[in-house]
Amino acid sequence: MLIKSVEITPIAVQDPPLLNSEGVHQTHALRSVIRLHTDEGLTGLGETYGDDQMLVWLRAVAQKLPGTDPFATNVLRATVAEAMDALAGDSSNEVPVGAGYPMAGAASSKTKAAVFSAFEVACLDIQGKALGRPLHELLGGKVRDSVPYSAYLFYKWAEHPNAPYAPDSWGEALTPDAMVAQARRMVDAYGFTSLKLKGGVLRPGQEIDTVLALRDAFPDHPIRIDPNAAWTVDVAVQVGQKLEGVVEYLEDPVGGTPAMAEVARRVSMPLATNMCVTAFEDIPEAVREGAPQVILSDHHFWGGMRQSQVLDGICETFGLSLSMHSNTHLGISLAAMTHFGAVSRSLAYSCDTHTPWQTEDIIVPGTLGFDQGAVRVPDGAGLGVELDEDAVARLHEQWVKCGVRTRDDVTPMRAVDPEWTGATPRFTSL
Ligand code: GKR
Ligand code: MG
Repeated sequence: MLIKSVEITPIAVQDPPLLNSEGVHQTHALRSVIRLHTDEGLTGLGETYGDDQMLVWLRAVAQKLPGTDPFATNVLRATVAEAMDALAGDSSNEVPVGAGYPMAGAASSKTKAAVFSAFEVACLDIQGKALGRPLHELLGGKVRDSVPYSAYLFYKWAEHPNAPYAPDSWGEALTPDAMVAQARRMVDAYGFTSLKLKGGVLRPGQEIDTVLALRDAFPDHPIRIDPNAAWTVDVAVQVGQKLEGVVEYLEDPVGGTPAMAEVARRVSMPLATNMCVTAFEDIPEAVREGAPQVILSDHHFWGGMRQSQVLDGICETFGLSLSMHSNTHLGISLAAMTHFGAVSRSLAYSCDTHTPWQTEDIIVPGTLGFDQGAVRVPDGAGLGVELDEDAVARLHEQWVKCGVRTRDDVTPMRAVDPEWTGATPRFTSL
């Protein structure tokens, strides 16, 4: 069986004005849908970032895939590297990207890992469909039947200043009470049994008050807070001391492994990251420093499902724990995240998901429901999800019209605050 043709479809989905340390989400979030068609009539699905730079890379690799074997993922890895290296040095292939975007910069081992991942998932989907086996069985079989996710809470505005669509139904959330209401709605709708607060938005003291209000309202829910490196070491230590016994971990309170290690020596809870350890080359320093102690996996940038399993094994070896990161994503990604969550042995926390914030999707509904905050591991062949072709066409049309071409949380914030830079650390006191 060989790959016959490849489709890369950029899509845009409406995204609420969620706040973070960089700024605010744009009106639309970008994703790419990858379809690999085989000469035996099978189609493998993948989903990844949809920024212009990613599209350049995906399309360059796509040209080289017809005639290759979807089981030969080592060949795929070499093909990705070759195609991306061939673009290097030709500035017409470099696309400006927004500040802090994980795919920023030229082709590197990290960006190659992300591009490989998108195609690897699609190849595994084909393999599963060819064998009549769910993807998790190709990875050794599930060790859990459902994968727990957390309620991902965001400070947010009621509406974007300039969205070409009606405001979302969540309303403004800038106070502890409003955050408790947001959490209540999410827990009621999805049954989440743990909470994650995106911090780095208000003053650290106000965010502590929010966490304490959540603790009062949800005494049995583990809680974590992630300010995306918005705090200095001293602020992070003060927050850690005030939230001792309240949060299960602090996620990226500060930037960089040495600073994380310093915070870790002065607070009692574990530290987690999706910012300072994002690739295998970052792990030795983290192990030497003894922090962070929790690594957030993400198959999109750790190099796919099998490399995520390698990460899982490294965590096991060094006594680290695994949690799972998410960016705005749709159903193909949620299926892949759930298959990896199903086989991970080091997964010790509920995974992140942006799912509740999305009102549009690209898969036929029904397979990936949340029950008590967990997604049942799909048992259909491959990823176990079916693409909604009409939805993809509609969301592609939305991509054509919306004009957003790269993730950039800084510029829309600067439109309301001309002094805004999105630089971190921002808070030097509580
Ligand atoms: O969606 O604003 C967001 C998040 O801040 C996302 O961009 C982060 O990558 O969720 C992520 C995180 O855990 O840092
Ligand atoms: Mg994070």
